[in-house]
Amino acid sequence: ETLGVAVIGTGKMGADHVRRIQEVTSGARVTAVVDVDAERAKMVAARVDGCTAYTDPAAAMAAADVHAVLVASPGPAHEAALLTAFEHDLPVLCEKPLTPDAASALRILEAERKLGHRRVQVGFMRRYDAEYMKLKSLLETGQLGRPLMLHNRHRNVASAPGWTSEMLINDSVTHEMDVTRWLLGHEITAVTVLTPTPSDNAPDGIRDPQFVIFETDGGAIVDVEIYVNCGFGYQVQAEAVCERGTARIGDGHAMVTHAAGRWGGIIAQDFVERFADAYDREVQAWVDATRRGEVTGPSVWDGYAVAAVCEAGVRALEEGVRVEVELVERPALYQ
Ligand code: NAD
Ligand code: ISE
Repeated sequence: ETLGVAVIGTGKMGADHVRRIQEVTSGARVTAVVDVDAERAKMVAARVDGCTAYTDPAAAMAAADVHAVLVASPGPAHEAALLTAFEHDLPVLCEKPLTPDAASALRILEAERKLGHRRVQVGFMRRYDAEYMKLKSLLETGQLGRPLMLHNRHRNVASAPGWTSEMLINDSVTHEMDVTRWLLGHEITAVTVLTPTPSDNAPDGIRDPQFVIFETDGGAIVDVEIYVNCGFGYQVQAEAVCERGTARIGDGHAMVTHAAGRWGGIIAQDFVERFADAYDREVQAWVDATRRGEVTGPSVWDGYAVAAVCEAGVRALEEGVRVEVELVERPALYQ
């Protein structure tokens, strides 16, 4: 049976996921869209045959043609949507963050544990990016030896209005937190944040760029340059330094041109473009697993662990000190 999906939140990501499910994903269709902005919901629903627009997530989740939920509302709205999905025992693909802080993430973890089975895949889509997948496979072969360090660069063209210094950690570096844990199979145990004099490109008061350092329980050191007002393009790069060699991804050299005394290529301008294939693979994997009655991919534990690292990161930024990460014991459901 075709999976009927309710997409909650029809902004930049939600609208793109609606298009993806309709045009790219097989085995699913969008039967409901939800937005607190009724006009927006109606506009997006009008593009899809047999799709109903709602303003209340609970009403959409109660509909007979809704079998699964994709949450793409802002982070603070995720907890309520997830708890309602649990009431209906519906499978969920939840855009990052799982929730905005560790306490609320822990509430979701407890609620899913009470349900007794995993229901949620968290939208850490880099795990579905072809280059990251290649890097993970290579590290797993052991050919390069043990990973010692991971260098990351994460650059956005410009921050949206209303951005704060904390959002570089909470909104952007979350992806490196997930990637670090996934690539290395380690938990992050401490965070330090160093900040240079802010770029003149950054809005007043925003500490951009930042240099973030993770320590892990496997003895690795990870650094992240996060620069969300670099002005020139969207870049996500990673280099693993191992005992017997290094491996680097994200250089974006799919095509190199030589002309007029110069060589070069094109830099993507945003995540929708850079990670298009990853989002496609992520949503297809979710639909396929759901139709098999399984839940795969990043779990609520991963969402919680990242939320805990974010909290340590924000304190490290504010207080200018190294902050240790506190995690509860990992429940059996997520072993
Ligand atoms: P957005 O502001 O463009 O869209 C959010 C939409 O949700 C808006 O239309 C808003 O009206 C609606 N909304 C607000 N509260 C709601 C509620 N309670 N119920 C239903 N709808 C509600 O935001 P966005 O950039 O699309 O981000 C959405 C989510 O996707 C966030 O969690 C964000 O962190 C995540 N995101 C992920 C990636 C990624 O690379 N994986 C990239 C960008 C954003
Ligand atoms: C955004 O929310 C994302 O998730 C993007 O992947 C990231 O690059 C960007 O910095 C965030 O704001």
